[in-house]
Amino acid sequence: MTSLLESYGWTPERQADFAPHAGRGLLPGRIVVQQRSHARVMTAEGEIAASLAGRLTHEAGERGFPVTGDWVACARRPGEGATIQAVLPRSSLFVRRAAGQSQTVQSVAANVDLAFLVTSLNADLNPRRLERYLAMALESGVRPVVVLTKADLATGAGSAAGTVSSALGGVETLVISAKDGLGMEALAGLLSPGLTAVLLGSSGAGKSTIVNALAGEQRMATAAIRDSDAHGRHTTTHREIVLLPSGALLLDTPGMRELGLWDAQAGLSAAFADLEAQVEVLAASCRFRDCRHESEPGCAVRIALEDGRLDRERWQSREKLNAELARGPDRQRRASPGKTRRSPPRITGPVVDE
Ligand SMILES: Nc1nc2c(ncn2[C@@H]2O[C@H](COP(=O)(O)OP(=O)(O)OP(=O)(O)O)[C@@H](O)[C@H]2O)c(=O)[nH]1
Ligand SMILES: [Mg+2]
Ligand SMILES: [Zn+2]
Repeated sequence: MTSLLESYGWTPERQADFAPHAGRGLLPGRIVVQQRSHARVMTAEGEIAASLAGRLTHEAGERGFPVTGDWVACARRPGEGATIQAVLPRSSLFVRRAAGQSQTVQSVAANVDLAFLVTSLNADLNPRRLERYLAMALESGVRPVVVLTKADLATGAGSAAGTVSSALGGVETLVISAKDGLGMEALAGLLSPGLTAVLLGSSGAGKSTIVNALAGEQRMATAAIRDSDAHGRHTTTHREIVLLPSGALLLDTPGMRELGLWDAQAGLSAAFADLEAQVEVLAASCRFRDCRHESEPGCAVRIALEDGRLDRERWQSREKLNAELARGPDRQRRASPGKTRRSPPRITGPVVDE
């Protein structure tokens, strides 16, 4: 029989990672709900409330701060609850640049296998908005799947998957409607027992509605979007893992207003791999071998951008994201030359994303 811990994704590898802590009498568990300074941790004995050990708060590096999805080692407190003493090694970590702050990284979810990048077909659908999510998912080592929701409200939903997928270099894309069930089986088909999928996207996209539909019950609150501008109401304000009847795990998150890229050069390259391959071929015909494809004469890439062989919008988007990425770390280095930051960066409140 599957134990409670196993149903939340506990494996022999995690067990091995936990071994040093077992000797100290600590209890393994997974953070299933995370709020500002405390969390709820699923252990073999059931779900318990846990707070963070002060030492961990200080020692947690940029990415060390425990986050929903993390496997942790807890010390039982006399009476009730526990203290999180350590975070076990992660198989993946989805981070972003914290909203409105250029030098603060914010962890969003740990140990996820799959990222559903959720966007509504109802609002003005813009593949460009998904590029950041795609880059961060690829950077985190998480398989991305674009989920286009509310097909029941859209005209031309049938062709949307193809359009969006090709605008994003061929990423896997599903069209669904939680209302009439379209595509829900295909979505569920990507999940399996013990696998964790995180739902990411802006408020009102329909993330929690997906959780409820797959859970077969109202596990997360949902709310209608504003009539005036179709914006969501930031209904979900914490991150939570829901165990589905199928045995898969869904990690619901609050809608993000902005997803700032953080240290995602490889992910960005991967998100634009098709474009980069095209550029590489074209670059062989540039007049100068070290052409930067900016304003050099005889640039084959520029010519291809002019005559439409290269997707100009996609090119511009990549330039913009690359520039954004270059700004962050550079600014940091200039601010403190030769000095690596030892003090943990501020990790902003993990509850509400804005
Ligand atoms: N017609 C239709 N409405 C949907 C569908 N999916 C979600 N909705 C509606 O969209 C609104 C927002 O859905 P939520 O699930 O709360 O959105 P969310 O992404 O969780 O939003 P936040 O928690 O704010 O990030 C609700 O009124 C849902 O009923 C769908 O497939 N079709
Ligand atoms: Mg929600
Ligand atoms: Zn060139």
